[in-house]
Amino acid sequence: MKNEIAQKFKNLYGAEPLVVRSPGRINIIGEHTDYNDGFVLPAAIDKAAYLAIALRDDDEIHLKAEDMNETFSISIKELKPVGDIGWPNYILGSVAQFIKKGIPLKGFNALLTSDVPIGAGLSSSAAVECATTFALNELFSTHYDRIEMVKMSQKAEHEYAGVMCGIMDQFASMMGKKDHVIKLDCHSLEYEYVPFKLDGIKILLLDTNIKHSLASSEYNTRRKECAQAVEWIKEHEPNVNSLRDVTEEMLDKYVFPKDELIDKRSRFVVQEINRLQKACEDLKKGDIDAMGKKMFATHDGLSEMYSVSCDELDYLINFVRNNDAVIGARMMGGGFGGCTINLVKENAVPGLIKDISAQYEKHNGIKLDAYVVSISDGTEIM
Ligand code: GAF
Repeated sequence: MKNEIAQKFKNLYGAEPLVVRSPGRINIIGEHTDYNDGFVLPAAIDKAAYLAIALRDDDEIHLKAEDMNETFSISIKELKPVGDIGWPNYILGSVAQFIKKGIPLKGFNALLTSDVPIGAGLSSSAAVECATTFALNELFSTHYDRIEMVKMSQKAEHEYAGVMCGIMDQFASMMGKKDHVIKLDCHSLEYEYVPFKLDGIKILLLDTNIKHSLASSEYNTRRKECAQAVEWIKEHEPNVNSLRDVTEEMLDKYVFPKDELIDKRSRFVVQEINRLQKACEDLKKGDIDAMGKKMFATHDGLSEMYSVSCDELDYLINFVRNNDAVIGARMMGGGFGGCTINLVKENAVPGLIKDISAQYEKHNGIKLDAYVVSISDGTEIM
């Protein structure tokens, strides 16, 4: 991949580029918990964004997205989010973070390509943000550490894509470690790498091909619903600052009587934070079956309580629910489309893909895409 993109860059811009790879991510369990100061259990995958980049002598930024055959240019002095095409925002948003820190940036040329499916809940945008931040950190010798670059990449998403995402996606892309999941405390940003190489079990992603749009107000609405619950509880429990600090008893007392919908949303999060802790214990004990059952429970909560699933995701989960070869499965990521993550016994993978693809297409009239992924290292120079 490195030689291919470097050669294309040379043909386009006539210079030797720096090439940075930054992966997409999966998340085993702990969904919609990151912006509630909870825990998540993500990992980087072997699908990534690749950014080839080299400095210019002026203040212009020239970009090309190879896969879409689209170009975009802007002067650093006029940097702002762009409305009609989305992908430049992930790059420009990262540039903006350096400028906000007072770094005197020069212009650059960049060529982007990616095999992270777009809109599939695999954090294709975080991959581009992290690749850009990492590349600029290198080109301008700013020496930010990885955690700082995670935060800068998250801000890029907030400020240039308008999605008030938590920190999970950028953290997983930047900090991933081969064959390990990351148990991340989204409050303190303390993290632990937990080995995740399961003998005879594959990670199968099934893509509904329903393109989710996190920017579609629902994601930001969920954030506000969670914040509302915290505000009501805080009136009685001043030490509560996020749903991380909340118990179901507090919800019973202070939220349920006021608003059943807000109760349902926040109860899911409180349960999910606890479920993740228990799932991590299962994983460390090697009790994969117990962890898998919790993944199904997470799906049910996301679907029935947090209301971020959709018919196609539910269809895929119900299809595998009673299949002995499927250890655990759930919708993954922001929701409203995208992928399910399935832990499947290796020898059953080809048959499952064949059956579920045929039935999904028949039932929903849409093609299903299937990806068997492995866990990879995070952002790196190639
Ligand atoms: C999206 C967001 F970007 C993450 O921060 C996280 O909230 C996730 O949805 C849901 O767990 O991927």
